[in-house]
Amino acid sequence: MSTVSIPAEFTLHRKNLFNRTTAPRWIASHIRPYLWIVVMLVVGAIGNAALAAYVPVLTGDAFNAMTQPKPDTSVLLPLALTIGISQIIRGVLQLGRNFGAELLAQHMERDIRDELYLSLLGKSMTFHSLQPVGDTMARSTNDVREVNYMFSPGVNLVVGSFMFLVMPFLAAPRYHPSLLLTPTIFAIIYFIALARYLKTLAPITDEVRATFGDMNTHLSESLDGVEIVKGSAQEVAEVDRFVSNARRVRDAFVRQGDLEGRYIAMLILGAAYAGGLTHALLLFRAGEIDLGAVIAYFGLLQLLGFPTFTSTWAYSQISSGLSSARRILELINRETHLDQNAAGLTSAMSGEVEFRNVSFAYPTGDPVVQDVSFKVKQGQTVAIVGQTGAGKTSLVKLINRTYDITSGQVLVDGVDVREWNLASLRSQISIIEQDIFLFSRSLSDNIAFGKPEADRDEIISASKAAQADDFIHDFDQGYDTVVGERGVTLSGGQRQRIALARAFLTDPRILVLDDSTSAIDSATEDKIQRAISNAARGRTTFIITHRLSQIRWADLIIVFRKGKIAAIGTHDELMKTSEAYSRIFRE
Ligand code: DCP
Ligand code: MG
Repeated sequence: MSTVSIPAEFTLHRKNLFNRTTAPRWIASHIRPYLWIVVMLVVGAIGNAALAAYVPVLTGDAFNAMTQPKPDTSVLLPLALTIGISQIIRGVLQLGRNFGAELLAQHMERDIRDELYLSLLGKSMTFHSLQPVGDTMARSTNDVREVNYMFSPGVNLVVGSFMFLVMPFLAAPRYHPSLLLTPTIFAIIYFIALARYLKTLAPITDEVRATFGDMNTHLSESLDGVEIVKGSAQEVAEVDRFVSNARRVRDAFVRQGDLEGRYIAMLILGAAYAGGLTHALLLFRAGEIDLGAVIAYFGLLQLLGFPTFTSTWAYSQISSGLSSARRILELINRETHLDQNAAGLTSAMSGEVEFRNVSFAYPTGDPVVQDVSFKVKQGQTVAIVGQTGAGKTSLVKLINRTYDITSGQVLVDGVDVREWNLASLRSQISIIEQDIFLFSRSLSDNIAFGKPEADRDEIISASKAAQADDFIHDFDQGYDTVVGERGVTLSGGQRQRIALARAFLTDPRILVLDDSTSAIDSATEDKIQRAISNAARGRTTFIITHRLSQIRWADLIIVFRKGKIAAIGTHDELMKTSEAYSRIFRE
């Protein structure tokens, strides 16, 4: 058996750097590798704000020069030049700030996407069967994107505008210490209003993200099931459901907009202009400051406009980003205990399988396998028969730990499957599912899925053994034919043979064939029969089937009923002892 090449853990190398306790800490731990970008962003923001404040200061100086009893026009040109040059430098700094924010945002998006994708691949089937695909898609596309927007423009504008808020504090005392009054009162009210705004905003942005996820879930499900939607003429009903989901998203957005609209920041900005100007004029009348100072001060107050304008939506962008980060983190943190057992057994398997008092229940339901015990020798073929819903598929999925049992023991080669290295266990067991999934790639890529390094000759001989070579040649592009999504261009019987070819190529020690497809035309039936008996040769094989001929030549037959073994033995034994079994053959 080939050595195991599957990585034992689907995790990022930088994994330990990420703090996954809360969304803000998690985001912070993602920023840490890019501190230099943060420095660039902050330096750009400080420089930009300082040079923006420089303009009213210089304007005030120019006014003073002109309003003297004997106006001094010689200072005007140098002042104008200084303003011009300083604003060019400011442009460069602003570019640095914007560029830094954009760079940071893109890095965040990429890193979070990597982390999320790897985490999703590493999760157990129990997780995936409970988590709707549409919701996962919404989180891994739109929510990741929201985190990007949180940095650019979100953080960019918040940091940039915060520096504008600071500037009047630095420059106003130059004219008169009491001029700090207006910026101080403004800042206090600004932050109180902001805190209250953000507090009411957070649940609404959470709701916007959640309704969006629901809408996506429904959309992806109805596209996935579009055949049944059309087949049962339910288009109108599905559209109605979509519209009502879309309406909930819209309503949530409107509530967010409404709240943003009621935010009082603009009101306090107006009050600050009026109050500050009055204050400066009073000082001027008292002879405490000159006219240039009044002009400069009023110009400095204008700087408060930037934090005010941006605060309505830059902070809500951050709030949305945090809501999204929470949703992504929740997905990453949920149920991670798929034990890969990297240190477990990795030896070549011979294929003996034993179930000892095995019980199993899906997390949400009643037991579907109850106290099942049987033993299969290496190389034997086992047929599992039973009514729909009996638990046949569930039973065989316990062998390769697609699901972990609730109690008892499943042993392969006498070793508990949980003692095996998971990758080693799975690479030596092949399960051909009831519902065979083909990727939208070429047929040869689909066949070589479990062994990507296989060359064309190997692929062709596997296909021949699986009786697939003939029909593959009927396609114009042969092995390079690209499968339409979900295998729509292949019939059930063809898909089954592609899956068998996969199994021939990986040459597993244990093969499980969940073949619940009922009668196909007899020519195809014949081919599939031949393919299956080829595949069963030389390995332990479990076949879930309704085909009497296959059941008859099995070494062991398990009649499964409501999660329990109703009868077990060879064909001859069961014909004598089991009424239920012999009834199948009498019908
Ligand atoms: N079940 C569940 N969650 C899943 C899969 C199945 O709760 N992800 C439930 C549905 C059935 C029971 O488990 O009540 C047994 O399902 P199986 O798919 O194991 O049943 P079979 O394979 O025997 O049925 P079929 O012949 O239809 O394939
Ligand atoms: Mg089944």
